[in-house]
Amino acid sequence: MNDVLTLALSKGRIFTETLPLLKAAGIEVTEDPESSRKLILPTSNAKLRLLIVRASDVPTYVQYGAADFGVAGKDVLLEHGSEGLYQPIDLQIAQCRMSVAVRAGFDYENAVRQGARLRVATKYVKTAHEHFAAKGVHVDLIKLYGSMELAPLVGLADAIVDLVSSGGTLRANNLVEVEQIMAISSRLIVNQAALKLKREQLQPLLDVFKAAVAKG
Ligand code: PRT
Ligand code: MG
Repeated sequence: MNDVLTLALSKGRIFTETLPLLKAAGIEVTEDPESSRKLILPTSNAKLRLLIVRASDVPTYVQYGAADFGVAGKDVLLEHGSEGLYQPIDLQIAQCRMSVAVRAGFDYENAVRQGARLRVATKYVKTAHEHFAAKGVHVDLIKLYGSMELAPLVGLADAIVDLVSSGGTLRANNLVEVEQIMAISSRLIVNQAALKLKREQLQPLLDVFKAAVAKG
């Protein structure tokens, strides 16, 4: 097993957008994680297999070396921390932004100006805490695991911190984006020990990914 590389991916947009990068390295994935129930997928390269895990679990598998490398959103990495992880490439996939949103009609600017204490619901408590602390805004953070958009609609929170791409989800729920915190994309992360011990196998793949990203 020592000469086999293991790549951790989440299904959905990260899987879909990583396929072209693998293809650039001549690697095809024959099974579809959406229909297959397998959590370990082979590839056309006998020396590379895929682990299908939850997006927020990718850094954990890579950090502990259960996967040699993986693909994770900057949002996930900021919450997880980067201990034991080397981040050589911004793959520029699964792009979106992290933003503050409120119910239409809620005067966020005014609430901030008045120094009001805001209730903010989010999955991204670490990033949200840093953002509001840097602005000097007092917040009570409420941790949620999904469907943040609901919180302001039912009085759980004044605002949410969530990812936005088309803006369709916010619009559908009568919410407005009032502040963009940062741009988000997915990064390749590599286990630091694997980078040393499996450099010969890893480096050619990293080079192909880098070139594919540069080409756009
Ligand atoms: O869904 P699950 O709970 O399993 O995990 P996950 O949501 O972490 O995984 P997944 O596959 O949905 O997202 C993986 C990564 O994709 C995230 O960590 C981000 O880095 C990135 N990404 C890019 C996004 C989006 N775009 C995105 N739009 N992740 C989530 N969204 C959600 C957002 O949270 C909101 O609910 O889509 C909705 C907004 O989309 P629009 O287009 O309506 O604005
Ligand atoms: Mg999701």
